Parts: sequence; structure tokens; C-alpha cells
Amino acid sequence: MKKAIITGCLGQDGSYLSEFLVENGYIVYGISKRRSSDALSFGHLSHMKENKNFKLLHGDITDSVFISDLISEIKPEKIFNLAAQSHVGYSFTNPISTFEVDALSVMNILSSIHKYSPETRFYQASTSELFGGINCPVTGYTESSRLYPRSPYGVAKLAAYWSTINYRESYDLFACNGILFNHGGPRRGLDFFERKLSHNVAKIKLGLIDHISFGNLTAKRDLGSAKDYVIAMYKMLEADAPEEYVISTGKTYEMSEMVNIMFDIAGIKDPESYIKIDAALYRPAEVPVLLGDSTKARTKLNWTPKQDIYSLFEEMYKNDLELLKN
Ligand code: G4F
Repeated sequence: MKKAIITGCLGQDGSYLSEFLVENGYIVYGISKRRSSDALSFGHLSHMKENKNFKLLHGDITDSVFISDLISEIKPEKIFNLAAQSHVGYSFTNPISTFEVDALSVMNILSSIHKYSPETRFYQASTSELFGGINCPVTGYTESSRLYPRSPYGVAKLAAYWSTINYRESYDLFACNGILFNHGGPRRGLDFFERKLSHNVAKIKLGLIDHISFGNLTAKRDLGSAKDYVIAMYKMLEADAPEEYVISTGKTYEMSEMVNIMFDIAGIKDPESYIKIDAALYRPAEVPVLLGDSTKARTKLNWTPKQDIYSLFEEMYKNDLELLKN
């Protein structure tokens, strides 16, 4: 059986990708950072606890001993590096640790692949935050657009992006970046915009709270479904050659429009009366508009997203309503 390592396997993307790869005949070695409070937890993957093709390993990707031992022992066909400090707002107050996890650890992994397992194919979770959102082209950012990050998170991810390309060009590794635009779903962390929205609108529906506090609602995001996007990751490592790909829906919505869509799905009128703007939730530098042009992935990888924002928000809202009722 083919072997794959997924770092960050218990997160939103890591858990969907773990399920997808096991269903497609892989043995998955899932890496997750140990937390003493929930060291025995499989999180989103609790249904795979007894699955002999899914092995949960605890480890920190910033630890070079852990990474080199792991890669030299397993020598997997594929490594998907999805572990990250992925909250843009948090990166402004914790820039150093963000850089360690999101940039330095990627060099660690690439260096171990180069030394111990040069046939391993490597996927780096890059992001539309690399573009920065100023002067976004009307047709959307492509793989050749200018990179201009606007946060410590974006800067760290930019270093990781170039490290991946540099190792590919220097040592002929099969290493590539997926430049994924925002993507969510029921497993999204509660402190990201769309999940905060679905969870709190469900709370309002149940009469548990009477308002939601948000920061900047004038930014625009191209938001897709994490389940669709992990398939693009897989296809990138199945391609003939390692290349960068933009993964996006091709539609962008202002955050305030997203608020209206979610309230509409919940059947709650007059959304504005439930929203408070909290200046503390604004970021020191904002990424104003993100829109992606994923023509390359659609033509070369034959990838297309299945869910639009309406079906995604409906799934998220219904999931949160059930969670809260239970
Ligand atoms: O949901 P967000 O925190 O996502 P953001 O910053 O776009 O980053 C996400 O997408 C990136 C891909 O483009 C990933 F690389 C990254 O890891 C992450 O998954 O914020 C979205 C927008 C921002 O403009 C933010 O300022 O919503 C605005 N916003 C307004 N109020 C808020 C809030 N964001 C959050 N998280 N919480 C708020 O209360």
C-alpha cells in the first residue's frame, strides 16, 4: 500500500484529506501536536481510531529530530504539509512562533526529504494571503500574480512558498505549492469568520445570544469548501510535474454579504440589528479583496469545486444548529 504523511491531520483540511486518502487505498501517518488535555483524542477523526490504515502520531513539526526520524523511517510516497499557525489575526501578536511553525519547519521537512527520501512527493499548503489583496485583478489572481503579503502569517507562508520552489529547483524534488483561497466547512475552527458566523447565527436562532461582534466587514473573500479543496491537493501530487496551482471558486463576496446570506438561510430578518462592530477585531493591516482565477487547476488537473457559498453555508448552519441542540 502507498504511504502518506499528513501534518496537521486533525485540523479541518488534514482530517478531510486523511479520510480521502484512506478511502483511496493509502496508509496515512497523521501528525498532530500533542496537547496533554486531549492527548488521546482523535478529534474529527474519532471514527478512524480503529482503522488500521490510519496511524495517529504525536509530534511537533518544528522539532527537526522528530521530522528527520519520521521521514527517514517511513519514506512515504507523499507528504502533505498542512500543519500551521493559520490564524492571520493571531499572527500579528505572535509573529515569531508563527514564523517558526509556518516557515522554518517547512525547511526542516524539505531538508529531510532531500537527505532521506528524495522520491517523496511534497505538497506545501500555500495560501492566497501571499497576494495581499491590494489591486486584485478583476479576473482574479493567478499563479503568476505579484506576491505581496500583508501579515506575519503571509510573510512566513511566503518564505515557505519559496523554500518549496528552491528545493525543487536545487535538488529536483517533486515539491509544489497549492495556493488555496479561503475554504471552510463544518470542521472549520470557531475563530475563523465563516464558522464564527454559522455558529453564532445558529445560537441567535435558538435564542442563546442576541448579537455577534465582528471586525472589518468590508473585506472580500473567495470562499470555497474544504472537502473540494483537499481533492485538488491530491491531484497536484498525482500530476506529471510539480507546479504551483491556484485553487479558488472564482467568486468573491464582501463579509457583510456573507452575513446576509447566512441570516437568510437561517430565516432571520434584519441581520444588521444583530451585528456589533468591535474595533479590537480589526487587524493592523487588512487584505482587502481576494479573488482567485483557478483556470490552470481546472484545465490541467481537471479539478472543479462542487459546492458554492450557498450550499456551503447551508451545510455549516445546519451542522451548527444540530451541535447546539445536542
Ligand atoms: O476568516 P478569517 O480570519 O480568514 P483570513 O484572514 O482570510 O485567512 C484565512 O484564509 C487564508 C486564505 O486566504 C488562509 F491562509 C488563512 O489560514 C485563513 O484560513 O478572516 C476573513 C476576513 C478578514 O478580512 C477579517 O478581517 O474576515 C474579517 N473579519 C471580520 N470580523 C473577521 C472577523 N475575521 C475573523 N476571524 N473574526 C472576526 O470576528
